[in-house]
Amino acid sequence: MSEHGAGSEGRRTALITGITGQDGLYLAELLLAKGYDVHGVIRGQNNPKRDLVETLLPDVTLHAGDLTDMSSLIRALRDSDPDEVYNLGAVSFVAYSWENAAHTADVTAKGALTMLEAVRLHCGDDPRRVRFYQASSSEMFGKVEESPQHERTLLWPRSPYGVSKVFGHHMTINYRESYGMHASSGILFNHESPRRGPEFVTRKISQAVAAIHLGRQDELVLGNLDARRDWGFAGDYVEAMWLMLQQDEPDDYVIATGEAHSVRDFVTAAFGHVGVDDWSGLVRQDPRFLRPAEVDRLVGDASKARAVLGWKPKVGFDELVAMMVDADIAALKAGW
Ligand code: NAP
Ligand code: F7E
Repeated sequence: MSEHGAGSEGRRTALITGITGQDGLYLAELLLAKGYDVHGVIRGQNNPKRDLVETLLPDVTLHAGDLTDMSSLIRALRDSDPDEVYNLGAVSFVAYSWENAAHTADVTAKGALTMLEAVRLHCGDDPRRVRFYQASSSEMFGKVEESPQHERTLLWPRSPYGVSKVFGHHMTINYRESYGMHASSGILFNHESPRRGPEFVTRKISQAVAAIHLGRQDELVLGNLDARRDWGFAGDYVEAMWLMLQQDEPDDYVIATGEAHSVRDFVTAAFGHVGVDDWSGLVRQDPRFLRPAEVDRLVGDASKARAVLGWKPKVGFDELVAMMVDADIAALKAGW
């Protein structure tokens, strides 16, 4: 690991896009705890999550910007002058990406290129002045050709989101190879937490199970219960992002637990946590939640990250499910 960039006060600076998202919040907390000066890009004229960020992370400096607007990114870079840039901003909901494919491509694909180019221009004569992290995704593997998936597994994306992430991934590699930038790509498998957006299946389940447990909801309506995912805890995964940028050489890493569970397993674990063994009368399937093309099974091989970064997940599947259900019960009881 190399010490890089620390200014005269020995303090490093990071700029995060997507700071209002699940990972942005955990990453900002991690970097603040490590003594970083943390900056975030926030979009929109009245972003409803600004209050959340300012309350939770009062020491973070926010810059107005959008991944579709290069000059706003250049300004954020100029005003923060970071040692590390974490590009987490994206349209990240796979189901939505079919409904808004062009917008997904603008933000998730071209936005990554726009950020890379802004960083390259900011670096001037020294392409390694800023270290860059790209949030790549296991969705890129899509119609998987081998299991578990690793860094060299064929990419066969199945959604406009997955295709957009492939573009960002290859652009990151291309900027590394073309300009010698310290640009790394984390191929992260699904990671969840009590901060996960309610549109994603794990949080949809944990919120519904909490509400059913407290007698405030009657049923949970889902799509494909057979899809299998490698679910880890977001707090563990942001540590891997940071570790990637501490390496002397940039590279690509799969980050995963190596364990696959079905949506049905998640439902069983969540209901089991509140003492319900037979949930058959509480869950209904609705074709509305099926996707035009499904990714049936993802499971990652993170042995490179383990060997090179010394990274491994700390939170297991049952602990993750319990953490999410408990947090949603507490939130409902508190009236949040
Ligand atoms: P998330 O909660 O959906 O957060 C997405 C972030 O992107 C939000 O802060 C959002 O801001 C921002 N954003 C959206 N459009 C933008 C735009 N035009 N300009 C600038 N920012 C924009 O996602 P997450 O779960 O934290 O994931 C972080 C990153 O990792 C994403 O790139 C995601 O695709 C990728 N990823 C996630 C997982 C996972 O399992 N969580 C796995 C692999 C890869 P607003 O609040 O303003 O909407
Ligand atoms: O779906 C099935 C659905 O939306 C998981 C993003 O963070 O991880 C995430 O993408 C599975 C799919 O996540 C419902 O069909 C069943 O098979 O929670 P999800 P995702 O699509 O895996 C990757 C790694 C990312 O990079 C993405 O940004 O669950 N499923 N019933 C359902 N999914 C949802 N959302 N809602 C349902 O009712």
